Amino acid sequence: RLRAETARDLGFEPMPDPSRSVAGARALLATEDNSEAIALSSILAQDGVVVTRAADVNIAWDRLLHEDFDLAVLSLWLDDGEGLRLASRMRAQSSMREVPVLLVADTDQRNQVLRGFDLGANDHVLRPVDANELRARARNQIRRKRYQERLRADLQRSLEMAVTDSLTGLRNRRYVVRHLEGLLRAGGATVLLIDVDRFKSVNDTYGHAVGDVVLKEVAERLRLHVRAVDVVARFGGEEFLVAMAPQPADDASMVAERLRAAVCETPVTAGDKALQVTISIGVAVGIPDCNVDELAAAADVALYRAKANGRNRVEI
Ligand code: GH3
Ligand code: MG
Ligand code: MG
Ligand code: MG
Repeated sequence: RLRAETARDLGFEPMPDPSRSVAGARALLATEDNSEAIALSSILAQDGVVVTRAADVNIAWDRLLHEDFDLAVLSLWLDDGEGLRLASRMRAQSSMREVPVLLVADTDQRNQVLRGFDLGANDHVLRPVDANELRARARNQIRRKRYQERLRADLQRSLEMAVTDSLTGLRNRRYVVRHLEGLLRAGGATVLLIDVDRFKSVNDTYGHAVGDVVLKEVAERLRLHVRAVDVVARFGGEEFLVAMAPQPADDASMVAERLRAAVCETPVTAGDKALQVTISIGVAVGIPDCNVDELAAAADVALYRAKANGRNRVEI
C-alpha cells in the first residue's frame, strides 16, 4: 500500500478536488425546447461551463461523435424515450462511455429516470429546475469525469514507468524478460546480449556522469538500428539485450554486426570529449522448449567468447 504522500509524489491525486473550478468544461445540452435550452444554458454558464445545444437526438449524437464533452445534459422532453435511447447508445460507444449523463425530467417521469440509471445515466434533476441544484450536480459530474481522466493518465504513466529504464528510456529488464517469455511460448526467440567494452575505464577516467552519457548514447544507437518489432532493453548496468523473433543465425548475426558498427563507427561526444566506444555482442537463437534464463545464459557464453577474442566483436 502506498502512503498518500507517496502517491502524491508519484503524481496521483487521492480524490476528486471539490474546490477545483469547472470553468471551460464543455457540456452538450440536448433538448427540443428552446426556452429550456436558453434557461439551462445560462444556469450552467454561471460556472463557466460552455454549452453546445442540440435540438434533437440526431444532432446530439453527431456532436457527441465529433467533439469532446465533459457532460451531457439530456432532457426527457426528447420524444418517445429517445433521450434514454441516446443515453444507452452513449454507453455502448467507447469514445462517449466516460461522458457523464445528467437527465432532466418531469416529476411524473420517475420511472424513466430509474430506467435511465440502469442504462448508465449518472444523475438527474427534476423540473422545475432549481438553478443551484443543477449547477451543483453538473459540477459534481464534471469533476468526477475529469478526476477519472487524470487517474487514467496517471495509471498510463505508471505502467510506462514500470517497464522503462529511467536512464536510457529503453525497456527495462523486467519488461524484456516478460516479452521473451511470450516469444518463447509463441515458438522461439533470438537474443543479442550486448556489453560495453572496458566501460569501467570510461567511468574511472572521465567520471560516472560521462559514463551515463555514453550509456544513453549507446542505448539510442541500438534503438535506431533495430527493427520496430524488436525490443531493446537495458538488461543491467552496462549490458543491453535485444529480443527478436526466431530467425536464422546469419540474419541475427547481421543485425548484431549492424549494431556493433553503429556504436564503434562514430565517437560518442560527452561535453568536449569524443570517446571511442565499442560493444561486444553474444547471439543466442532459442532452442525449442528453452526458457529465458537458458537463452540469456547461452547469449552470455557467446558474449564471453566475444570478450575473450578481443572485444568489439559478435559471436554466436
Ligand atoms: P569488459 O570489456 O570486460 O566488459 O570491461 P568493463 O570495464 O566494461 O567491465 P566491468 O563489468 O568490470 O565494468 C562495468 C562497469 O559499469 C562497472 C560499473 O561501475 C559500471 N556501471 C554499471 N552501471 C552503470 C551506470 O548506470 N552508470 C555508469 N556510469 N556506470 C555504470
Ligand atoms: Mg558487464
Ligand atoms: Mg564486464
Ligand atoms: Mg563491459
